[in-house]
Amino acid sequence: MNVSGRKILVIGMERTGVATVEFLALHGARVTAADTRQLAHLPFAAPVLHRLNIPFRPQNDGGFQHFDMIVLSPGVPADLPALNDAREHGVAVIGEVELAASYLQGPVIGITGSNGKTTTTALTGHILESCGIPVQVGGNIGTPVTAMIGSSLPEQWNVLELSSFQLETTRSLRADVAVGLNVTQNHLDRHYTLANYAKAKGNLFASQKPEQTAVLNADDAHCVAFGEITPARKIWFSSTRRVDGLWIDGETIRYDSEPVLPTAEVPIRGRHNFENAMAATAAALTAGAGIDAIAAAIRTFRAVEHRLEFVRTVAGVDYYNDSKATSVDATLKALDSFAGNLWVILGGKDKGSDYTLLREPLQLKARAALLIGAAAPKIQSQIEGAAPVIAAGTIEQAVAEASSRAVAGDTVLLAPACASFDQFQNYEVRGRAFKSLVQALESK
Ligand code: UMA
Repeated sequence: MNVSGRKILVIGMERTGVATVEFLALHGARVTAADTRQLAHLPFAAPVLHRLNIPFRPQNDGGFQHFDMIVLSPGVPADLPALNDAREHGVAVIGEVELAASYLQGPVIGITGSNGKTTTTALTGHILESCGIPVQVGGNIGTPVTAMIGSSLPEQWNVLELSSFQLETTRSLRADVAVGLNVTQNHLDRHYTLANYAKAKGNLFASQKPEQTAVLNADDAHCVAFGEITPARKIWFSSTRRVDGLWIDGETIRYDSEPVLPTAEVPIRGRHNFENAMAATAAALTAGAGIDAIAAAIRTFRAVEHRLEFVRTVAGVDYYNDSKATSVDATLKALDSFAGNLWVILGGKDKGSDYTLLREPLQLKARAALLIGAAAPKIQSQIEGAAPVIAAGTIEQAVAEASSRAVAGDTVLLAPACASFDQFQNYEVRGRAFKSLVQALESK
């Protein structure tokens, strides 16, 4: 893709949009920046646009017909009327990853799924690095793919976490290794149907070539379907049965018949994390790492912040921060990772979720559910009777209540099943608030 001299509009002026305008300006494009917010409210973008002398316009003007191309940040819906109008006038509308795909040097491991993709991306990067294989890590995990182009090298692996938002507009990324973890209902406000959401993720597999590799969860129907649309060779993984690839034989993860490591030595909790470890192992094997070195690297991996992150033990009570559990499905996975004696902090901004799904694990494992935020009344009505409910209201109160009631051997778990936006800027701010409250607790 040649961008030099082309009139290109970049929409969404946060991390991705800013990296994209910088990249395009460097490559001689005639760039315009847009956002629904005013420039005065974009403190990150404003100095960069000023420095590069890039004009800014409000997005909601529409009238994008005279651009040659529009590049979208992942958070910008691809079906906005102004974008459809531009397409009808022959304007190419692509996502930032599509732009980056033709410039990124080196082989790519693309990782997608509804849950576990950040952990699997971080773990894969950690394994390759520990094995001495040159690697850089980015994508949805935090560094925009366009910002990785400058540091990419022909012999260096790019491990990319790819969301449905990014893949929806990506057609020409040919991932040397494409990893499909699972597909469960999420982001329906953006994709409308589960089928659309899965189709967006499917772009990662549909664009592969036969000599490439797809690593797929054999226990997930959508991932099995990805296996049908990819021409690549397949490595399967399963936590329930023997498959061609990685599987769990009792307490041991195996690659075909060869032992990789005992599940007890995987330092991140829960069966879903064994799946993430198997997926990362398959990707690393394809990148040339050896089984023993992979196992050694897995043993030294530490959980990613806000994903079942162990915070501290106070007076025999363990505290875990899973603030990234913003859906019921993610909370179910968190609950599945513990045997019992749980004080579970739930609530925040409801996303139209069905919390009755939490009833059974709460009944089996929770000493109480501590409810916070706007969704508290709805959650209370849907879990009533399954476990004692404490209407805490705020995270401060929830930590105070849980810590005063929990006894040695219990676990306090923040796994809210809701977005954070009613009380916090984002899930990271919520997780850090939880952690600082836990750090401030005094040992009894
Ligand atoms: N905006 C518009 N027009 C719109 C919508 C938004 O101008 O119609 C503007 C907003 O006003 C804002 C900007 O777009 O100024 C935000 O863009 P963005 O949401 O793409 O933000 P970035 O900071 O660039 O972050 C994005 C990803 N965000 C989303 O997918 C929502 C980050 O994933 C990612 O880490 C980053 O690019 C680098 O690749 C975050 C995320 O929540 C973590 N991802 C979702 C998830 O994991 O569930 C998919």
